[in-house]
Amino acid sequence: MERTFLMIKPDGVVRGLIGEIISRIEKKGLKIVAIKMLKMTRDMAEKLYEQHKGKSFFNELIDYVTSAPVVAMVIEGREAVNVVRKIIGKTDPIEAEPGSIRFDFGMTIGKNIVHAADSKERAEKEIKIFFKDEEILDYKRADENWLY
Ligand code: IDP
Ligand code: MG
Repeated sequence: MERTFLMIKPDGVVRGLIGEIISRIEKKGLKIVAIKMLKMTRDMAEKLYEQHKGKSFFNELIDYVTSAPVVAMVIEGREAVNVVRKIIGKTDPIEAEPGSIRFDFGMTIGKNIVHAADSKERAEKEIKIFFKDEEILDYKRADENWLY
């Protein structure tokens, strides 16, 4: 089954949205196979956002994601990368579809609550920044036979 990386950013944590976000992932039928709360180092943040190095918002972005704890997750399911990107919505919360996390809870691109990998390749890289192989668990959801 496909895997992706999802992270609740500092604003999501500090605003009390952890449960709301995890609930949407669970209700969709996706499986959380690894999860941890941590404060990211600047080194981790720069790796996570290496594609954006040199952009005007890069330093602001690193300050933002290292400003308070985050919740990092590995999510598994059919087409997990695409499905999780749809659940979080477009980067700018105003452009995101109603019903997406970013539309429903966000007001501005600089504080958009969640991060998710945008491809299978990025997912594998991003998972490695946060998790060791043995921290990713193998189990069956009780409703798996009703989801697939
Ligand atoms: P994504 O998070 O939807 O994949 P990216 O374009 O990869 O969007 O940008 C990464 C993150 O950088 C965004 O989620 C947002 O937090 C931040 N960001 C992107 N563009 C801007 C901007 O114009 N101003 C401030 N922050 C930005
Ligand atoms: Mg991105």
